[in-house]
Amino acid sequence: MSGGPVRLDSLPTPYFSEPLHVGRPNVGSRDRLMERIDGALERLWFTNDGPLVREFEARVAELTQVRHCVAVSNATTGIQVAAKALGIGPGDEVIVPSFTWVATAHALDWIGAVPVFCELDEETGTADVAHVERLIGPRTRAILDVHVFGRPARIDELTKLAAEHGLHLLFDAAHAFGCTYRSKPIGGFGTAEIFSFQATKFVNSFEGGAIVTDDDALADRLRAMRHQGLNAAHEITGSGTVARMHEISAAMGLTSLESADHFTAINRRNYRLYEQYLDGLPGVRVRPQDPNELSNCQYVVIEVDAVRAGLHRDELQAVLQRHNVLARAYFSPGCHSCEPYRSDLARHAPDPLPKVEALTERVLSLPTGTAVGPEEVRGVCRILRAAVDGSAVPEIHESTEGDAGGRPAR
Ligand code: T4K
Repeated sequence: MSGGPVRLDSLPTPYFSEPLHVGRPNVGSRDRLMERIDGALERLWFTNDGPLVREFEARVAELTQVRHCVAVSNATTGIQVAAKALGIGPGDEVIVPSFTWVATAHALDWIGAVPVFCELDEETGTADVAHVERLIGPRTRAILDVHVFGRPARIDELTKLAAEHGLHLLFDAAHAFGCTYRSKPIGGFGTAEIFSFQATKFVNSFEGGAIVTDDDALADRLRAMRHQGLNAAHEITGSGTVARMHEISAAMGLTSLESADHFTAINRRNYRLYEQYLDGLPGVRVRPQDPNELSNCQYVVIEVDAVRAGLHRDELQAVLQRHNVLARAYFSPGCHSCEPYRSDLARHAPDPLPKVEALTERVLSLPTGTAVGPEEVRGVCRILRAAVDGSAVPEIHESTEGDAGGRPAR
């Protein structure tokens, strides 16, 4: 450790003069973005399967090694369209984790399906497979797990379970573009996976999402359903909605994809720095990535053990906020404790979910991404250390050369 004890009130307040956000968008080359937008303006082709959307779909399919990518307006509608295309509808139960962003559950609720919440697996934060199995009943039609914070779900076990019970298996991969499971890109598992390309995501298209699948017939239905039920021959084949991605979104998505390696390098550097600066701090740990997989490291999530740290996650969040660090308690509370689900717990959460309850009290997402540089990470860790035990951040000698990060590239 360098220096003596650091009292919280000895730090300049606020430590940061400008707010330091979680979820600042990764931008990529503005020049490339503007070129693409200019091209769309020249072509006068703005939506409905335009050339940029097609290029974006082809690129996502190639990178994730799947046969079909169907770009959509966001992941929430993507889940709705995917579920509808699989025939899931009113009264059908879908088992989902409670520890996720509420969009996972709301997407199902919005089409009349019933999200039934399962317990979490402590290591991955994803669905506890044994509990999923116990929840399967006569109305269960599908399992929808989430690769939460980019950490893959227990995919092999869920695949086996879904096959044994004749269930569809979907993955909400909103956080997991660019991550792998058993060295294979996330995207190619289950019946279909759904990515989000919303502004705060690793790769973004301002707003956007994509459903990826190897199932040819399903892909045809998805394409029609996202576009009022029209097929490629412009015939109305059935019911549909408007869930299309437009050209400006695809322009951003393509630009963002071009810089994905750069985003990953910055995220990994920040992640490593957080780990090192927080090493040994009582009651605070950075939730680990799977060392055997590639991760986009888009989320740096700490867990705060209130007893060992001497203060609760909410208190630590308030301290950070006083210093202009706008850390977020993703995902707290668990979905089963949110409306409309908590008003009908017998239906949505037939079993208690103590591990979800415990984790949602401890998690805190810290700022990272290309808008966050090494000095900012160090500053956040200085505040955390000062608040918990007054220790100084350790000296670390990692070179940050070659990481052009801290600011979006031009
Ligand atoms: N499944 C999962 C597991 C998800 O996490 C999500 C979305 C979805 C499905 C649904 O995906 P989409 O249908 O949206 O494609 C944010 C995001 O808005 C939400 O998309 C995301 N999950 C969730 C985890 O986080 P909020 O309400 O906390 O967002 P907001 O607007 O308060 O922004 C969060 C932080 O990001 C702030 O500190 C400000 C910063 N920010 C945000 C935006 C939009 C920026 O700096 N610039 C921006 O443009 O939900």
